[in-house]
Amino acid sequence: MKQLLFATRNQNKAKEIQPLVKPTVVTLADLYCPVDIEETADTLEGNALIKARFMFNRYAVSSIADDSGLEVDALDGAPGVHSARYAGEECDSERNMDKLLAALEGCDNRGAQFRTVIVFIDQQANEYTFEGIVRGQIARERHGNGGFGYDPIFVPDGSDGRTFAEMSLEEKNQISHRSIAIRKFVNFLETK
Ligand code: ITT
Repeated sequence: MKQLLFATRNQNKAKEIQPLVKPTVVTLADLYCPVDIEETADTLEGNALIKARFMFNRYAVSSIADDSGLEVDALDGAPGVHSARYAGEECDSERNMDKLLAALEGCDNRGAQFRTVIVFIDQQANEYTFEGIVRGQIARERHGNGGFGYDPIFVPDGSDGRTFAEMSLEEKNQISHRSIAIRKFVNFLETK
């Protein structure tokens, strides 16, 4: 496999997984694909399947998709599958973080997890699912400028108190939800 089609418009996700896989990662943006895939499922697994199936059906080559969410203990797992649009249709990360920090105002239970589900569809149209979870805490305010999305307010367990946004991409990739799921996928490909 020389190229790995990745059904995402989020170039940050592609940047994170590229160092973890051998093939060149090619995204919807790289392919100038104009279609906005509707993520209508109510689970991460369901939405990852929708995106991977779209890619596979359109380009007829094996493809992956990633659906991720931040699941906060004190909010019964919200925003979860709604993480991108938590504060509205415009998918604005700053507003999403503001809303989350406001929802946890005065709350000492800051436990949370990032969860990624990767779906891989092989050349024979077989579908495989890989999950990655990292536990951590929601900070009381933003720290750091790296990463994307909710990274400035997520402190992963075992990180010496730094948020993902205060880490280099390599450091985030040592422990992140996405890297755990991708490593399982790479391991699967190697042992297949
Ligand atoms: P695609 O669907 O095109 O892949 P997306 O950014 O919409 O891109 P998701 O639906 O999986 O991807 O994202 C859900 C939300 O969670 C979105 O707001 C992201 O910014 C955020 N998110 C996902 N992975 C993250 C990570 O590693 N760190 C911080 N926030 C993340």
